[in-house]
Amino acid sequence: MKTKLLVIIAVLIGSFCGIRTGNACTPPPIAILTAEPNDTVVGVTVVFDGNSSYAIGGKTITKYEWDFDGNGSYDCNEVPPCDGNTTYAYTSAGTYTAKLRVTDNRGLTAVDTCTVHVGLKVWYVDADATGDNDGSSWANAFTDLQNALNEAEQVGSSDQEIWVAEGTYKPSKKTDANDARTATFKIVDHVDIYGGFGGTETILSQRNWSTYITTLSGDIGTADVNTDNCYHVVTTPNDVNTAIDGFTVTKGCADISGEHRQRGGGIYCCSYYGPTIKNCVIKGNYAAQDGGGIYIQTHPSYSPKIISCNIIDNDSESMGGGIYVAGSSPEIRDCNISNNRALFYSGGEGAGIYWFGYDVNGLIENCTFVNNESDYGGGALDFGVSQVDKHCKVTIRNSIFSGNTAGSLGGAVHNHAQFNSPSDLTFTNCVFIANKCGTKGGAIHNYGTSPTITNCTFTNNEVNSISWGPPGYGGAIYNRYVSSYGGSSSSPPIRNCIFWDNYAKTAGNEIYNETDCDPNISYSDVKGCGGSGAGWDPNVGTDGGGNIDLDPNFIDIFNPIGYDGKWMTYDDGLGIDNTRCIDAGNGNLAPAKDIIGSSRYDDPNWTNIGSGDPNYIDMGAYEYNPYCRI
Ligand SMILES: [Ca+2]
Ligand SMILES: [Ca+2]
Ligand SMILES: [Ca+2]
Ligand SMILES: [Ca+2]
Repeated sequence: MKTKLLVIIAVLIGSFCGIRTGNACTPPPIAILTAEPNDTVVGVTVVFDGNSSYAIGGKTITKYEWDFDGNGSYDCNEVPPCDGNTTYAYTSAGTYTAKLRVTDNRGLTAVDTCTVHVGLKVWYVDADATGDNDGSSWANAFTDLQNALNEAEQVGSSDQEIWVAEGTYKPSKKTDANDARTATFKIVDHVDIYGGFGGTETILSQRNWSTYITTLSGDIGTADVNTDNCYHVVTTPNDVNTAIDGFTVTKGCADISGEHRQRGGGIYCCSYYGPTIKNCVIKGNYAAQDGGGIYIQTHPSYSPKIISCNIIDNDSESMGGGIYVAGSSPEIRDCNISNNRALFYSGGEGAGIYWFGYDVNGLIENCTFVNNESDYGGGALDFGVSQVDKHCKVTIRNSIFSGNTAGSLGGAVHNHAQFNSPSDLTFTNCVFIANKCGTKGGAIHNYGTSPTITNCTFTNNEVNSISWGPPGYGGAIYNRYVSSYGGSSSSPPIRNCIFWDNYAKTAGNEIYNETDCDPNISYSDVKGCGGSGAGWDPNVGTDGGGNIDLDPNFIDIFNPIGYDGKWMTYDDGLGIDNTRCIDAGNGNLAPAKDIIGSSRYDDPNWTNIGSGDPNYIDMGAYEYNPYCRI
């Protein structure tokens, strides 16, 4: 219709001019543009055809100019004997108004446009595919993930995704041609990869990574022999937006000393930014040095994300069996970090996570740390900064530490995050239960640093000889004075917490303080403290007021996870009932909700002896709230 209209207008103009001025008024040429295909995806070659364009009055077209993205700037021009055809492949998704301008030999021009819709490019990978294996559809999927990575890299667009169907995929692309073990799935900058497809889905939300297990395995060489496996199963790119989502990553073996080949057996991330690792299972990986499961090193101001992952059964022979964070500020949320180990002749630390760095600002939220084991410090978590006056700001909230062990220091947490500076670590709404270590701090060992501890529940942690055999102090918390660097005290503010039935072999069942360590304890229930006032035991710390020494009456200490088998739900056994811990905390210091997200509740059966606003929050991680019970 547009073309016809242009012709009519041209003819009318031509007739008018012809009457008035003759050839001097020969009308401009007619531009006609088509694109094929005009509904496509990034990376696909589109043919633009201007051959139907023509000049009027015996003139000829002398130039074709093409503006593929319609931004007003002509991207290329051609002059005869070109055939009036050209091609272009879009690198970004979008709807474009492509433009052709033709010029005749009198210098008169005409323009035509057409619309090209360019969608996201999905590369399909399915180990079982039998079609053309060009990655264009599930039927014609690549059978090797590396082929999709190669193609995506060649296209070089951020608007690409790689979808991978269930099956097991092993790296083949080596970073060192002379070492087969350098094979790794190097993720392409800006290109998200998704696993968990059955192989028929048409939209991302249809996949199910729990049903359709999509495994990236480092078990190259001899099957089930690890010493010939890949150093890193996955290596991430520099881009901050890249997602690795829905995979099981296993059997990486970073066992060579020197540089990176001793770090990050499962996923190795060493870049300025960092990826998002989501809905993944990272299990059965190994590192001789740091980060059996995941090694992350980025600029400290960037926050890679590890979300909804199971990080289980990974090993490091030094630090960070599950994850090693090196100077980065990740968010680690909704993860299960269990059964990882950091064991090396009594030198392993941070079997769940070892977090090293300063000027970082990280988050651990809604995570469970269960049965991780270090043979020296920090069964679950270890924070280490050896620089004076440097800060390691990490918030740990709504998380469970259960059954973790350390040979010597801090069954759950060994905290030497900073010397000689105010601590930036906070623990809020956390549970520490049944963690054990050999000498100091059944749950937490503070080494010259003072984390803020609010609304946490500590029970059944213990210091008893596990491997070393020396005396044990501080069943729940050990606060240590460090004389080096001018001297650093460990005096953590402790508010709205419960310490009950922790055990130390030698002294300090609940809290042990070295000389010059003096935690201020307020609105907390500490077994054996005598309660605030005249009966207070100063060995526990300073009486900040509002403390009690009464049974918290846990709902079921023998079944802390509850009958649903899930932590942080309504049936958890460390909820409280019929106890003076109810309506007895300081509302000004407490988070708005408890560990399971339950709102604060003013129990009419208990006088509010708490303070702040509101004055009816409960001590411990769980708020008694009958309206939130199943
Ligand atoms: Ca092998
Ligand atoms: Ca539960
Ligand atoms: Ca309450
Ligand atoms: Ca009340």
